[in-house]
Amino acid sequence: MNAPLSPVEKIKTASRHLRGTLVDSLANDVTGAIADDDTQLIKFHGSYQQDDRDLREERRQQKLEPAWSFMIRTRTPGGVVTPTQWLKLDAIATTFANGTLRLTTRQAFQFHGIVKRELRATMQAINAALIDTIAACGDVNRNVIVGVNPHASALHAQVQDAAERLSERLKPKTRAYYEIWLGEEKIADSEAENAYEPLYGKTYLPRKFKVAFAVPPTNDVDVFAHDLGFIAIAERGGLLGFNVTVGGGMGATHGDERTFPRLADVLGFVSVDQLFAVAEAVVTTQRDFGDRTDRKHARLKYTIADRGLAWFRAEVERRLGFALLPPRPFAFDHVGDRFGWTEGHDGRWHLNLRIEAGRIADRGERTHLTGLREIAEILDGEFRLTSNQNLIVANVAPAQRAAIDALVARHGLDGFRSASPLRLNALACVSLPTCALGMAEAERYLPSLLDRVEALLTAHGLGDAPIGLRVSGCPNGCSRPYLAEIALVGKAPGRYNLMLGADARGQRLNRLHRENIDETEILAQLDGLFARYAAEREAAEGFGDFLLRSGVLAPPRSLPTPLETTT
Ligand code: SRM
Ligand code: SF4
Repeated sequence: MNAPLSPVEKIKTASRHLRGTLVDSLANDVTGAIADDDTQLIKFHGSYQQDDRDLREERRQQKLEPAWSFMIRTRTPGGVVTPTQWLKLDAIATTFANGTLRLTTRQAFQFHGIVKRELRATMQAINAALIDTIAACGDVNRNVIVGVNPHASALHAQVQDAAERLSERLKPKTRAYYEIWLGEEKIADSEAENAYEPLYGKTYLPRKFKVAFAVPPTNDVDVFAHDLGFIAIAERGGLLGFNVTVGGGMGATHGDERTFPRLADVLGFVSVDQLFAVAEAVVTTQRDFGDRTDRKHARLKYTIADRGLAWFRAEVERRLGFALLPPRPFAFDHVGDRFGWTEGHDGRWHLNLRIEAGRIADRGERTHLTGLREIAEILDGEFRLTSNQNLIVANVAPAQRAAIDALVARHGLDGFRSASPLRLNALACVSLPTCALGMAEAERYLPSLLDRVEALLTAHGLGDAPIGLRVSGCPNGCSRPYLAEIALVGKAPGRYNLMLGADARGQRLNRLHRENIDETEILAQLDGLFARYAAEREAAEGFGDFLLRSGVLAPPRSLPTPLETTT
């Protein structure tokens, strides 16, 4: 007997292309929440219902409903916004949200703490900034991410352009968003409604779907962590096409062996004009073959792991009507961002700032929100979010550099100048208090954790070692922890799985070293390993590579792709 469809499939089918009863839910002022089914549908509109977990117990004792609020996430392909848009987003953060702007690991903005009665006004304000939130969450293609800094070369600009066009192409076509949030007139005819969703149909995808574009030698997007990836291949400085990668993903569930992080496979090479066709062939294959019975097993990585890459390639080629060309050689040399000023090919400048865990707020002397507002007021370039929760003040005229440097210093945004490589590259997901799935602290824990790990490194003379550290509050892996040389994955309050041994180029997963340990044990483990690394490492050997060579860790689960060249 076939397994039954997951309940979310039924909600999607009945939703009339994502409308559900959202309008009624918003009008109901008896509760700060929306109807249960609508909590699934609102994700496709770019929002999550959440409650403040710090207040849960207190409110339960007071017999009050949870402190419901909503998170809204933008769809900003490649993370590019103008200074005018920045100022509008800043105003939204201070008017409707909790006074912070949160930069995500997928080059988007998140607003937290919006109450239901202000949700529509907030959506309208975001759209008035010419930014939308459609498909920022939900079982559709999410925000397309792109290696940063397109102005650093003509190649980056071509890749950004391709990514923006693909993002538009894969966007859901339902008018539900415009009706519910922006007051567009409702379509009465259900046939006409259906015609609006040619790619996804009425049940959309089995699960979320993520696309990344990488521009070698930088793997700042962690391209192998994505359902679908495009590695730019250049010839004489121009964009020739892309190597296509499929079946990457991070999410897992503790104790469930059917779930696992997986590195993407390299499928083949396509020219730029074949980009849409191959993306749609991959998306529709997953639409038709992905597991719709078990949401924990529904990502493309499981479709490929279960049926095999050869089957998947044949199915994609059947839909395309042509065979993919063999992949071209490529080489990545690092993940993460390059901080400070860089000059673009056109003589304009880009300043990559460090934003700890992506949270932009005014806290004590670190008046980051105000500082970036003041920068936006004078900037004649644009802002670019990186996929590592950081920010680039981009496309700056040489004459403006001094003024921007002064604002950066005045508002405490200059931490990148003195921070250790460990701190610069560290990531932490949101987790508590807003994330319903968090098992342990992440964003709020990162500052004190970094202080302690930095102290250990310094004690071993390793203060300058470029070690990647990522923290996730649960195994879903929103900070892409399984690609970090050191990762803490939340298990319970104050307790984490310690994962070790990824490489520094995003091409090898780490593995479990110690399970369910507290900070004292984490630091004790790292202390011993740092001592050995300091004494036994080879020249330029990364920490993750050392742990494997020295035998501290068992041989890798996944090897660098054989196509990779080491030029
Ligand atoms: Fe994520 C769910 C935050 C990037 C894998 N993620 C969530 C939710 C919405 C919790 C929920 O479902 O109730 C979190 C909201 C927390 C909050 O309060 O804001 C959340 N994810 C984030 C962000 C904000 C983390 C951050 O600190 O930057 C990132 C937003 C990205 C964006 O702008 O679109 C974020 N999430 C990721 C990534 C990294 C990436 O995409 O590059 C991953 C791993 C890659 C992957 O998808 O495999 C990721 N998030 C998940 C999963 C596990 C999915 C799975 O395949 O099992 C969940 C849980 C789920 O979907 O059921 C999840
Ligand atoms: Fe929440 Fe887990 Fe994602 Fe962290 S990794 S934001 S705790 S879902």
